[in-house]
Formats: sequence, C-alpha cells, structure tokens
Amino acid sequence: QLPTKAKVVDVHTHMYPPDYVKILESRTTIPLVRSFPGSSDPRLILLESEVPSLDSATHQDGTPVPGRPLTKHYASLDQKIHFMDSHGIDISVISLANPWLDFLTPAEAGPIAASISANFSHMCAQHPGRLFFFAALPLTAPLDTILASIQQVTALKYCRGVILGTSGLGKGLDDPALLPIFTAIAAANLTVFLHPHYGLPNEVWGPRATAEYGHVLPLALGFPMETTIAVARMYLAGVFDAVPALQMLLAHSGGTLPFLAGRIESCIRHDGHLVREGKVGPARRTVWDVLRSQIYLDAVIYSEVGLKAAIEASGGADRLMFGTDHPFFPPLESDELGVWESVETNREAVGRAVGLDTEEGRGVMGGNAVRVLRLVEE
Ligand code: 5CU
Repeated sequence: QLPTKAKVVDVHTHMYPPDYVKILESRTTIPLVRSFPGSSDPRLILLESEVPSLDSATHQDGTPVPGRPLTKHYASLDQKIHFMDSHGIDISVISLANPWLDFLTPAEAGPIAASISANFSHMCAQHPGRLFFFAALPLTAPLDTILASIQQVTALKYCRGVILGTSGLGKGLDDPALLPIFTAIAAANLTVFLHPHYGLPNEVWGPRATAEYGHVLPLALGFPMETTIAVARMYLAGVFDAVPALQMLLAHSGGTLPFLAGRIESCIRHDGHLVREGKVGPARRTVWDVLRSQIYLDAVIYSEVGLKAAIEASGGADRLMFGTDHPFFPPLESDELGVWESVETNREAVGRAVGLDTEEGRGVMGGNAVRVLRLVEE
C-alpha cells in the first residue's frame, strides 16, 4: 500500500463572492470598486492610504490609478481551483477578504453575513474535501444578531472558524463587549482568523508615500503592526485568560509579535502601574504562554528569517500553517495563470526553515491545519 501523500493546505486565501463585489461597485467611499479610463480591469480600492490618490487625480494624465486590478481571481471559484491545482494545494480554507462586513449598517449586516456564508458554503460543497471556509460575522449588528450568526455558521458543514478584523465592535479587540462573542466562538469550537485591514494612520507614512512608495509601507509595515497592537491589547486586557478556550490564527505570522514578544514581556514586568495593581504576579500567563497555547501563526512572511522567529515564538513548528494570500500579490511580469512568485517564496521559506520533506515541514505545509481545523469531511 502506498503511503498517503501529505496534504498541502492554504489557510490564508481570500475571495470576494460576486454579491460582495456588487456591493463594492455601488459604493462611493472605500471600500469600493471603480473603473478608470485606460485601465482594463476595474480597480479595487480598499485602504485608507489609497484615498489620497483616489481623490487627487483624473488618472488620464499618466498618474497611476489607485488600488489594485479587480481580476477574475477575486470572485471566480474556477480560478481559485485553478490556482490551487497549479500550486499543488490540496485544500484551501477560503475567507472573505478585508474589510469584510465592517462598513455595513446594523440593519443590513445580519442578512448580508448570512448570504455571504451561504455563498461560501455553496462554493465548498462544489468541491467536497478541497474547500472549507472562515465565515465573516455581522459585527456592526446588535449583539443578538452576532450571536445568532455564530450559531448559524457553526451549523454549516464546511465552516471551521471566523475571520475577524482588528476593529471588533468599533473599539478594538480589548473591548469587554466582545467577551460574549469570543466566548460563543470558542464554545462553538471555531478558530478566529485575525487579519489586518486598517493599518496605521496615513500621516505615519509621510508626505511622499502616496506619490512615490506605492502600497509598500501600509502593507509591509502597517498591516503587521496593526495585528501586533490588536493582540497585545487583547493580552493586556486579559482576554486570553477570560476565554481560555479561544484559539486564534494570526495572519502574516503574527505581524511582529514573535519579534516583539520579549519586549512586551519586559515592558509589563517593568511597568509600575501594572505591578502596583497586582497584574504581574507569579500566576500571570506570559505572552509566551499565550503564544504557545492559544495562538497559531500562518506562514505568510516570505522569508525563513521571520518564519524561524515565528516557529521559535510558538514553541515549535506545529503551530504554523502555510498560506498564500491569494488573490493578492499576483505576479506582475509573468502569467497570472501560472506559478506565483509570492506563493513560492513562502514555500521556499518553509523549506529553508525546517525542510519541506520533514515532519515539521509537512506539518507547516498542511498537516497542522488538517489537525487543528479538522479539515476532513464530517
Ligand atoms: O494588497 C492589499 O491591499 C491586501 C489586502 O488588502 N488584503 C490582503 O489580505 N492582502 C493584501
């Protein structure tokens, strides 16, 4: 009998179902989809840092068009499967891309969340065993609606978790009002996939950024810092202690958390206010403890240097999971239907960090995700 081939799983892979694209097309403020003369694909404009270039130019005079091209990769299930096949990916855990449902009114959020989850369920059912999904919650709706949505998605055959941004109910993830939500998610055995969107304020990037530096600063630095800050706030607020069953998967290898966890720890131990309040006693679970018991990290960091830090901070490679960030970061100079450099860079990083043909490497490439997210048809 031939040994079963180890599965390759992509835990960080997004889609905007056609119904969601229609919502974006109807909007005049970000997030939005808009067509520009001379630009073949419509443009997807998501980030606050893209607003200045959206407002400032007609884009007919050679100034770059804002955002990114909304190619068929964003909404087409066939493209997702083609992408998986051309990169040797057996299973994808798909999720709505940012900014999810964060911009919807309280009244529309519940029904739209239900219909997007139905879209994702339908897509998964067309490829049984190859697709699972993280659902988006209607976080702008009243608490009852959010809790009902958690119950609804728990009952969906292919749902394995929820994708969450860092704004929570509008006040960040250390907001006590989120505790019943985290508790319900944990009780339902759903993993939270935490993903950034808001970055840092535009002023941080300086006056030259919009015209000269493209998307580099908000994406390379803003996104990871946002995740780092969100999780640090959760830790300081005691969320992980209040909901010990909460399991989170952090995008982009946890932002800068693996690198900064020691500094966060040291700042806590040297903070007179926290010490006086008795928050630094011997029973305290350290940031390292939380990283090693309640947090998984994706392997979307594009270098073995970052990946080794992530593995080290997690206490081992069994808390890391391969991802691609498809359909973002397509190749600019080769065929989008072929192999994507961004994906191969992440695969090579796993190879350099732990080896692809090792138990650890097979775990990072898929085994860990299959185990943690129960990626078998039930
Ligand atoms: O290129 C981008 O802006 C993004 C984004 O918005 N979301 C994401 O997941 N990756 C890249």
